[in-house]
Amino acid sequence: MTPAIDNFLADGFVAVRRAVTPGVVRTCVALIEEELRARGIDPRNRVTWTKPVVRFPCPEGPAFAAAGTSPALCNVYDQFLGRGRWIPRQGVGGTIPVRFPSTSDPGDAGWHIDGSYDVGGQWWVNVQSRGRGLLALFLFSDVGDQDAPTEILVGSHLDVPRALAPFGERGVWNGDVARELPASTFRRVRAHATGRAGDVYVCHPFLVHRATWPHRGSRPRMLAQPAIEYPHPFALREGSDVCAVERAILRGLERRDSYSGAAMTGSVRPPEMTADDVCGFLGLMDAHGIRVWLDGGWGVDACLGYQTRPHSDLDIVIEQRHLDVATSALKRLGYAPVPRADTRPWNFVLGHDTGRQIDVHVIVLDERGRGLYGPPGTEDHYPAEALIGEGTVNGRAVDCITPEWLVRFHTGYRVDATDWADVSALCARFGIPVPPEYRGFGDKR
Ligand SMILES: O=C(O)CCC(=O)C(=O)O
Repeated sequence: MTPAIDNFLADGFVAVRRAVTPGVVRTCVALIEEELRARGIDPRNRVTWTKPVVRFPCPEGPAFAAAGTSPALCNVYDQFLGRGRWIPRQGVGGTIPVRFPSTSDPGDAGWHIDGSYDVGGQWWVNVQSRGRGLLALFLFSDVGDQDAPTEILVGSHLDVPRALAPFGERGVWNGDVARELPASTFRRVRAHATGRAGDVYVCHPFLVHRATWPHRGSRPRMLAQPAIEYPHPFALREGSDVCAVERAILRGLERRDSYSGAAMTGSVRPPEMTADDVCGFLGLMDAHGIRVWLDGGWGVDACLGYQTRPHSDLDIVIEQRHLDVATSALKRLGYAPVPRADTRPWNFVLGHDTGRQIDVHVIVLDERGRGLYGPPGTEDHYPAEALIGEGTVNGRAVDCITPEWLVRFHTGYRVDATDWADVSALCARFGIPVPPEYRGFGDKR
């Protein structure tokens, strides 16, 4: 690996000095100044600098095309994304926030990562960084520490993958990402994107950054902040053709130190799986194309369409062929096996130190659609008609065990009050006869 790639993986950015030649920068600046004049702002006259920031789309034209296709930059994009794998652009793109000397809050200086794709007019992001390969910060003016430089949390790109993973393929609005990050992200070393006009900071798409104020310099600060587009979401599977950007995401998903500060060796908080946890988990499985069925208490509540009680875990049924990918994805998020006397290859529990627990039931579908459960040659199985249940969790459509089979799976052992509540609710809602052991349950206790 080259030092540039090592630094990029560790820090989340590299500064490419003199990436754009001075002649090209001068022409670009003249065009940016034209944009300012068109908005009634004279770049040489302070009196007209009445707002702390003015933002517009980066102009197009030959000078911006030359800046955007600078050989030094293309070389770095090739190194970080792979030659021929990012989408070249005849221009710079993105927006240009011009910041003026001012002590006023510009109102846009929150920590964030940049959005990648449009969902109903909002910019969203997902753990696969759909649509975005890199963020580039093009300095079109000299930027010193007094000139409202962009502030960067060094290495924060390694914290973001675990915050995004629970949102799965659908992702989340980029404005919501900062609140999902651990406090330790904001204690990271900070760097300022300072330098000369023509320098470009090439950043990981998940690098957390913000605008700063006040601007105590004397001249407008000009910066373009385009995405370097990437045609496919990163698959996030280890392999020889994993580029540096994807490698950093995988590294972030594997991290065990920075997310909560606690060692992740199973559950250390009281186990609980909330509806959000269930949806986050299902989103993660969706991102890997894996179908799971909800069983147990969450299976009951999914059938009912609402949550009847807190759940200490989530029982899932999963096909063996998906097990490696699913458990690797969970382990990257910090899940670890929870030791239990009845742990078997086809039934085990994975826990997280946030208290989330997933009780995994592994099946092999046979030619009749039955889910064989247990050691090879087993007779134990989920009947095909048990695996066609449909329910909802937080409004999200989920596959689950059918109500009839959930009731049957609740028989044949000494029942308790929780079983009784689950079975009564299912029988009442779906018109299922109450099994004999549940009749008069309250009287027998
Ligand atoms: O103006 C800056 O320094 C950065 C602005 C920024 O990060 C943004 O607008 O997304």
